[in-house]
Amino acid sequence: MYMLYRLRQLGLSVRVYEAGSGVGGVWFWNRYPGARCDIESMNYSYSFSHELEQEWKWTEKYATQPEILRYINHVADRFSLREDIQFKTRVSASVFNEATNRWEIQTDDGARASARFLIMATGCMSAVNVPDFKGLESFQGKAWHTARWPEEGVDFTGQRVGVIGTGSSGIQVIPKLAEQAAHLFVFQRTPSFSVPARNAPIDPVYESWMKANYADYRRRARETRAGVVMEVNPKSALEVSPEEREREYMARWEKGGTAFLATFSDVMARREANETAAEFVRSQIRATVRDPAVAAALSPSGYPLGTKRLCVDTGYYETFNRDNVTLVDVKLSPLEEITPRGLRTRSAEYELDSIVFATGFDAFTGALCNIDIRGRGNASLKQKWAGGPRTYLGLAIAGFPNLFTITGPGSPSVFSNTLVSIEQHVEWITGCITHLRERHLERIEATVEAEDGWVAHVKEVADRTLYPLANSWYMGANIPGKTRVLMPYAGGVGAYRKKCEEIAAQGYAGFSLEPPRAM
Ligand code: NA7
Repeated sequence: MYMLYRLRQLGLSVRVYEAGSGVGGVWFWNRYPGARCDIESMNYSYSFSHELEQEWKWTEKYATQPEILRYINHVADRFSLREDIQFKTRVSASVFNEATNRWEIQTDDGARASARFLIMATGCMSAVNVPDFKGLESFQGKAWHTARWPEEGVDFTGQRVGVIGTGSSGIQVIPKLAEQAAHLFVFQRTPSFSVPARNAPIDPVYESWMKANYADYRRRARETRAGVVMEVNPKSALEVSPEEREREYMARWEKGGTAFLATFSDVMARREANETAAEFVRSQIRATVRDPAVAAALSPSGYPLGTKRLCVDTGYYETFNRDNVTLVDVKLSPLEEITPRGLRTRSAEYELDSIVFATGFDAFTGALCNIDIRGRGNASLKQKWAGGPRTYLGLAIAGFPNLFTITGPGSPSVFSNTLVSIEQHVEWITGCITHLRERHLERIEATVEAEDGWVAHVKEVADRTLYPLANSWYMGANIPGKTRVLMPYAGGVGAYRKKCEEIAAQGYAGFSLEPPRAM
């Protein structure tokens, strides 16, 4: 939506294709009960319009999905964006025509269009992952994926419900389903680390302060690692006494939210430091969950805290103290098949009226590879990325001229407040297109050398972190057969922005720029 807004300001004619029937992307599709952002509302919003940020009033520290969707609809109306968005239309294929230097686009309704520039704003997590369970089709009850939740909602009253998956979506939906279902079975393969949100209504004093200081706050946020201003304790977790360590972790735990990761400077950098944070969370699980065997099963081990996305919850661990909730450890007893009446693990059978798949996404590359994108020489993007995604800055791809990706693989994307990343990408792409137009250039393409260099840099930075130690969707490890590589850039949004700005200032170093072809 912001890209559309900026391109219109350049006087370009723009067409946005959107598969959904409304705006909102992730917040349009993920309507499951409990869906909520885990970045504070006042930060998780557009900064490009002073009037917009001043007039909008968030009600809670962490906004719910309906509130975020209302905000997105408000933005669409306020800037009259809908008139250039074609809803209920999925792009099926797109090929670069080298004779005209234009992208030819095909949609699933059989229509065709062509454009000088093709900008993929397909999201990091829009391609839904439903594992290929044996017997899936035979299930006679109802099944939903959290990211394809029906608009009218679902009533689980009196039902036996199974949830598969305990990532961020599972952790948000499980407490809500437990309040409704007659019995809830939670099928957990890998326990997540989760910290309490401590959600609350927006404090009016904080709101006024933020609105008075928004510009300065946003500027500082853009220079940080994660696009959020947070207090990072400069001390190492290993240099302080056990008492001080416990005190610091407890203070962050009581405050709530992902700032828990910043309790000490090396939580995300050193395995031993990380383990102290992990053990603190385990101690909180043990203190909350009454049944020691359930507490043990809910306690993650074997991967560092934060290397699978740190979850933020409201009442997740407490839910397992309810009589109508059963945790089923499918690592111990694997899920063998879905049957007409429920689900069977190696050791037991569960009768279910409904199954909720909280099984995540084919992240970063799924949405892009689901479209048959062909660049120069009819080369396929999907084939090019078979060994892992290759981009220059997560913004451009060698062999695919005039194509840009917003929050593409190789950019900080999900390692940041995504609004900060989206705005930066949109502004960089706007600058790039302006540069081309001013010089009457028709074509821009990342060079193979520049792309190779960036891919190597992304890997080098990744190898200095703990992320490769987990089988996460960051690593593509949740999708069978997907190449295992850290897809987002772990160097931080501040450093990344600088790099992007330098490249632009050098006349788009690492890109080849071409004038129109002589006729
Ligand atoms: P995630 O974080 O990918 O979580 C998916 C969950 O589903 C996770 O617990 C998986 O276990 C589980 N899963 C996936 N496949 C299976 C199979 N075959 N059997 C059992 N369990 C399975 O997705 P979310 O939607 O929760 O969150 C994605 C992001 O969206 C989130 O971090 C926010 O940024 C927004 P596994 O861990 O793979 O063992």
